[in-house]
Amino acid sequence: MNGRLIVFEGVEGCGKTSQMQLCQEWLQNLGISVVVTREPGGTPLGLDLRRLLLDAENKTIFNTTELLLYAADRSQHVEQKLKPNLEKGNIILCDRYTDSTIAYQGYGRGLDINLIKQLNAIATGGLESDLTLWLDVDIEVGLSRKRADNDIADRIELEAIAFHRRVQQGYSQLQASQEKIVRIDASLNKEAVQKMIQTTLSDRLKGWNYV
Ligand code: Z5A
Repeated sequence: MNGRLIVFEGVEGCGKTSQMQLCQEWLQNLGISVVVTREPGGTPLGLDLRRLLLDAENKTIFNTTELLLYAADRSQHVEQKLKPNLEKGNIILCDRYTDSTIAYQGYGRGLDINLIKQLNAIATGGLESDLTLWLDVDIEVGLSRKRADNDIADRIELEAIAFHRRVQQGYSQLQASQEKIVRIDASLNKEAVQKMIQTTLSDRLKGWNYV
C-alpha cells in the first residue's frame, strides 16, 4: 500500500477534530491528497454502530458487548475505507483507532489488554498506523471545553472522572512504550498545537517522499 495512516488520539475535548481540520487544509495546500475519517462512524454501517455506542439512553451495554461493537466498526472501516484509500496513495487522517480501544476498554473498563490486542489484530487484519499523534491535555480541561460547547454529553463522556483518569493513564503508558506515538502538548492554543503537529508531520512527509 502506498498511502499513510495518521491517527489522532486523546481524551475528550483534546482538540482532535479541530486539529485534523487544520491539518487537512495544510496538506491540501501542499498538493497532497488527504482523506479524513473517524472511529466509530467512518462508514455507513459504522454510523449506526456509533449511534448505538454513544447514545446516553443505552445504559445496559455490557463492557464486552461495547468492545465487540467498536471492533465491528473497525473491521468494516478498515475494509471499506482505510485499505482502499491507502491503495490509492492517500494520506488518511483518522480520528481514533486501535489505541482508543486499549485506553478506553482496557485501561478505562478494565478489560484484558492482551485480549484487546488480539481483537484489534483481527479487526484490522494487521493494519497499523504509520504515525499516531497523542493530543495530551488534562482531562478536566478537555471535559470543560466540551461542556462549553453546550453539547449534550454522550454515553462515554458521562462516565465518572475516575474512568477518564484511567483512560488518560492508558495513553501515557502507550506512548511510553511505542516510538510511533508522538505526544503533542494539547493544552496550548489551537495555533500552537497545529504548529507542533505540522513540525512533526513535515519530517515524516519528507521521509515518505510526499514532499
Ligand atoms: N471510543 C472507545 O471507547 N473505544 C474505541 O475503540 C473508540 C472510541 C474508537 C467517540 O467519541 C467516543 O468513543 C469517545 C471514545 C470512545 N469517547 N467519548 N465521548 P469522539 O472521538 O467522536 O468524541 P470525543 O473524544 O469526545 O472528541 P470530540 O468531541 O470530537 O472532541 P475533540 O475532537 O477532541 O475536540 P474538538 O471537537 O476539536 O474540540 C472540542 C472543543 O474544544 C471545541 O469547542 C474546540 O473549539 C475547543 N478546542 C479545541 N482545541 C482547543 C485548544 N487548543 N484550546 C482551547 N479550546 C480548544
